[in-house]
Amino acid sequence: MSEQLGTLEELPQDYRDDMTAAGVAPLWPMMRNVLPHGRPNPVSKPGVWTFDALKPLLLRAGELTPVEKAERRVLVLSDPGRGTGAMQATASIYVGMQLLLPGETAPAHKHTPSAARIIVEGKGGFTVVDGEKLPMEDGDLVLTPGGEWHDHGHEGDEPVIWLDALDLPLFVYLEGSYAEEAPLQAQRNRPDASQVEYLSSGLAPTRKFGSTPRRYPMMRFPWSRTEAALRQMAKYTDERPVELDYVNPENGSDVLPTMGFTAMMMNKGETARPPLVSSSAVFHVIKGKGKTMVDGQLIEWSAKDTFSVPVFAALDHHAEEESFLIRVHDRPLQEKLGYYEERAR
Ligand code: GTQ
Repeated sequence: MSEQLGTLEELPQDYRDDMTAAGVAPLWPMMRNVLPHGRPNPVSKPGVWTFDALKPLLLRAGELTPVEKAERRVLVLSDPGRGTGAMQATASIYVGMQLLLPGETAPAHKHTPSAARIIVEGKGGFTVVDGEKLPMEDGDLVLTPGGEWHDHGHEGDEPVIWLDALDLPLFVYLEGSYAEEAPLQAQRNRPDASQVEYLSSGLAPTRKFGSTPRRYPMMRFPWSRTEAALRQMAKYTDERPVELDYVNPENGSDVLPTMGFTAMMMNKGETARPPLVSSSAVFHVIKGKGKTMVDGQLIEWSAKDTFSVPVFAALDHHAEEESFLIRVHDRPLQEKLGYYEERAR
């Protein structure tokens, strides 16, 4: 074990000046900032955003800023550890709450980061991804993988609100984030793949010799099926929370390259104490009510609320009512980088 490392102040001023002039700096005074002992030292702090607080602000944005002036009418949920305006909820995960009003369209674009939407409320919204029209119903998970054209539309008569999750911070950090725009897409006249090729779990279109399935075969995961699957699982497992991974139905892999999604269920009165994990996460409450202790900080949540937890956060969930949540996490990214880790508590 190395001892207390040397500080900048210990070095003579002329030497420090010469280093600055040469565009270098000594590592050792900064070493522990970037390589702390034992576990990371996250900048991110737990965050909580109640829908009661966000909805009026979002509706006001609808009055103040026409969608043409916004391209995407979104309020960004900023990590408290980085402060308001931070375009991230954790180191790698961006979340924003988006509003589309009846008759509006959000223009087609594609970008390097990947996105997914969790539908919060309102009927009649849809996203078109690569020509496929994906209806947006409460609780649905809808993917917009990086590089795929997408535009949003609204055929209903009440505001539609959804939560966007993007791996945007990562792409910004890598200086790899940019978008291109295009006219609204022509829509194929058929239901989305969740209603056609992948209607039933465990069944996929027969493999055609010499052809490979699409990289993102299913881009909408309807909530009604997810909830039914969780309820059935809950009857036959004692594990809590009951938790299902959203997977690519062709190969079982995570649905996006860097972000993963799970659906969670807890019955009234149940508690859950997951292991410490190296991934960060954003939880969105589909239904129910409960509390989560995050590193000793109490977060109270109910339907449509969103909260974030930093890496290695100690979590204790308690459901006060039957509860369903979707967890967005960055385990797929960490596995690709070879360092994803879980620790017993
Ligand atoms: O709907 O395409 O929250 O491009 C941020 C960037 C949503 C979107 C966001 C985006 C979108």
